[in-house]
Formats: sequence, C-alpha cells, structure tokens
Amino acid sequence: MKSDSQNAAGFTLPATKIREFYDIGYIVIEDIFSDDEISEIIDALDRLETAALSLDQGMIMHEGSQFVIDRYSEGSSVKTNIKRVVWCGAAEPKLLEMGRDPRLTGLAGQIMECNQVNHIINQVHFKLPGDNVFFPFHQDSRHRGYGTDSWKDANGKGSYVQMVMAIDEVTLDNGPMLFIPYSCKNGHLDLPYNEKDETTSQYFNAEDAVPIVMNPGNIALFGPYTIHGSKPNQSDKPRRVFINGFAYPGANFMDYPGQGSGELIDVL
Ligand SMILES: O=C(O)CCC(=O)C(=O)O
Ligand SMILES: [Fe+2]
Repeated sequence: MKSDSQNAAGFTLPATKIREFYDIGYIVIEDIFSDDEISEIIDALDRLETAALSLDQGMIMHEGSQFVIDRYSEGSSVKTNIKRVVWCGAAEPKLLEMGRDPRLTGLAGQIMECNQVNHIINQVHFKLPGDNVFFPFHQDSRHRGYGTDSWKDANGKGSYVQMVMAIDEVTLDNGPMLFIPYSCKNGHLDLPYNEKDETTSQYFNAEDAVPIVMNPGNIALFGPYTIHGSKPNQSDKPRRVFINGFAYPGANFMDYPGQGSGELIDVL
C-alpha cells in the first residue's frame, strides 16, 4: 500500500482533497501539465479531427481507436459531428503516453490506495461549436457495468477514478461539465440513460448542478457515483477535453474498444 506522502512525480494530494473527492464527489487540480505538453495534445487532437472527417459515420475502428461519428446533410453541405474518440492513444500514441503519465496514475493510486491501476479509458470529447454534442446527467458506474458481472467494487470505495483534462479553456457557455455535489454518497443509482434526452430522476435536482470552468491543463477528478453531465457548446470556440479513467486492479471485467485498452500500469 502506498503512503500518501509522496509519489515519484511529486504530485501529492493533500488528505483534504482526497476527503473532498469521496465526500463532495469531485476535485479540480491545476497546473499539472505544461503549456508545451498541452500544445502536443492539441496537435494530436487536430490530427484525430482530420482523420474523423475522412471516415464513414457510426462507430468506426480506425488505427486501433474507435471514432463515434454522426454525419448529416444541412442544406447543400454535409456536416460531421465527432461525438467521441475512444482509446484515442492507439491512433495517437502521444495521447496514450500522456494519458498514463506518472502524474495521472500517481493521483489515481493515491485516491484509490493502490500500486497499480487499470487504464481502461483514454478518450477525447471534441464538443466543437455547433455540433450539439451533450452528455445527459449520469453516473460513470453505469458505463463501467456496475451491478453486472463486468464490474466488482474491489476496494469498496467505487474502485474507479475518471480524470477530465481541459484542453481548451472551458467557459460557462461552451458546455462545461456540471457536477451534482454530494451525489456520490448514494452509490450506484441505476439512473435511466438515453443519449438523446436529458435525464431526470428523483435522486437529484438538475438545478443543484455546479458548472466547472477550467483553464487548459486543469483536471477534474471524480468517482463512479458522482452525477454529472454537460450541455451543448453554445459558443464559437471548441471545448475539447482529454479523458483518462483508471480502475482499481480486479474491478473491471469488461473489454473496452481500442487496441491495447485495459492495461495494468504500475504507479511509480
Ligand atoms: O465531456 C463531457 O462533458 C462529459 C464527460 C463525462 O461524462 C465523463 O468524462 O465521464
Ligand atoms: Fe461521465
């Protein structure tokens, strides 16, 4: 078991932050990646966007990543909405390297108290102006297969950390993530989920949601039970985020799309 005093990359979470993670349900960490590193991520995202435009619509495997693309005609032009790129680091190895950087796995190891983490999510959401992409309120525990044979809460505390890194500035009008504070306290709620509709439930009030504005490089961390979502981008600037998710060893039994997904990584 790891002591929380120090990790190899030098990013130590104070105990108060870890308590907040489990209590309020989310925390934001600033200044972990440098501007140069963010620029490298942007270059990779630009290449993925170009690739997406050349692909068919649907869930398309391309260079080991899964592109989820909507294409439709509007007047005389054909529009492409990139909903997400799953396991983006297969097509863009820099994103795999960054996604499992010791600074990120170190945070996951400190939060979950483990020396190894299972890297199951390495994903990009583009949310470009006008694409109308949004994420109805949900708990990630649903996507992890909580309550089925695909998932076991191996550490008894959720066994999962999701990290959403802002690549562009996230503002109030470009579709910031919205979190319902303390919603994590009730565990897995089996909320209804429909990709096309806003979720409503007796378990939360959407008016309680807190929008998280972030500078590039800021990272929001949250557990599998925290209710969150985001609305469409209403601005004229992109809201790209780079997402990595780590499971406690022995928690995940699902195969995720993408070449090389689900590797066990040592926390340094
Ligand atoms: O990109 C978003 O706004 C939603 C992200 C999300 O739901 C997640 O990372 O779990
Ligand atoms: Fe989510």
